[in-house]
Formats: sequence, structure tokens, C-alpha cells
Amino acid sequence: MLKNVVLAVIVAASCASGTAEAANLVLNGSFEDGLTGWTKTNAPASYPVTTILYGAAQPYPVGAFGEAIPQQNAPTNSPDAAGLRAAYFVSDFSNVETLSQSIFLNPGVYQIGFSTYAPRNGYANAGDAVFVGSIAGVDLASYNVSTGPVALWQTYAGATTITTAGNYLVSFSFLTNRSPSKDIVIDQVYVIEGNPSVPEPTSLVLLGSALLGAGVLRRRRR
Ligand SMILES: [Ca+2]
Ligand SMILES: [Ca+2]
Repeated sequence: MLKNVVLAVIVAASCASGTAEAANLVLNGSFEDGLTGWTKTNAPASYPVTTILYGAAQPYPVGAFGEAIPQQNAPTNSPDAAGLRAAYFVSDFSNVETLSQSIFLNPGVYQIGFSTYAPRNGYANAGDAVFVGSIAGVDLASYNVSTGPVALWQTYAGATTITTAGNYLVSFSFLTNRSPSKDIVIDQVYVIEGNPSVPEPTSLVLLGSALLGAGVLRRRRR
């Protein structure tokens, strides 16, 4: 009897916390389906943005010109796993090449973010690259790749409040004008409603009251 009560409590608590985990509103935000869901603009004829495999010391477009890129490992609120792939901006003559998608947002508070990595071989190139990552009008990242870290994953994260329902852009732009220029890898792009890192108070209350109930039962059995 007691075992059944405790089991029911655990199931109820996990259901409550399950509803608190918001889904990613960005389609294919971890690029596990290649560039499905994303729109490319100004993609250059040579070496357009593509998705590469983690840990693959292979030529473009399977890997990053022989350099194995480690899986994204910076702390992130992305509900998607880093998985096997990431997107790779690499062209040396990209006249503001972009990768973007439009998502519909209702009024509310949203957590937004993505992660970036500058491969060592690209970083060694003389030409710089200007990278901008913008979600729903918020420029989370806007910098010259030369000023960022090399061979280190970092996550750009923030929050935004949407007051008008509508379509909002998730957009990455990449500008280079010299051969060879620096490159950037991105992964785990996310837009989630609310903040998933804070446990729902209701599930904690539920768990607390259920444990109390189990304690009462135990006393009665004695
Ligand atoms: Ca991924
Ligand atoms: Ca390049």
C-alpha cells in the first residue's frame, strides 16, 4: 500500500515537472536535420553555410577542413541536445550571408540563445569575419570573430518580452571579404517560453504534500 502511494507521488511529480519543460520554438534549432527549416540568403557559390559532423576530421562539407570540432559543451538552456551536427559559416567572400527562420510568438516572456565556436584553423586565417546572431530583434551576439575566443564553445543567452503576437526572426549573419577569412560554428539555437531552469512550484508542493501523506500512512501502520 505504502509503495503504491509513493509510486503515484513520483509519477505525479514527474508529470508536473514535465509540463514545465517548454519545447523549442525554433525548428531544427540543433541542426540535426541539416538546414531543414532554415532559409539561406546570399549564400556564396563556394563554401556556402552547411552543417558539419562533430568530431569529424574531414574535408568540407562533412567536417571543418580537417579539424575535428568538439560537441557543444557550454552551459545552455536549450531543450535540444547538442547532438551530432552544427552549422558552419566558412566562406571567405560572404556578402552578408544569412541563415534565418521566422517563428510565431504569442505575447509572453521567452528565453533565447545559441552557442558559437571559432575553429582553430579558421581563426588562424588573416581575414576577419563579422558575425551577428539576432533573435526576435535582440542582438545576442555581434562581433568580429577575431575578438572572440578560439576553439571554445560559448553560449549567448538572454530573455525577451513579446507584447504583440506575430512572426519574429531568428537570424545569423556572416560577413567576410578576404581569402582566407575566419569561420564560425553555431548550434543549439533556442526560443522557449518562460524559464525552464526554475522548477515549477506546484510540483514541489505536490511532492511535499505527498511525502507528508506517506509519512502519515507509515505512522498509522505502526
Ligand atoms: Ca546540433
Ligand atoms: Ca573562411
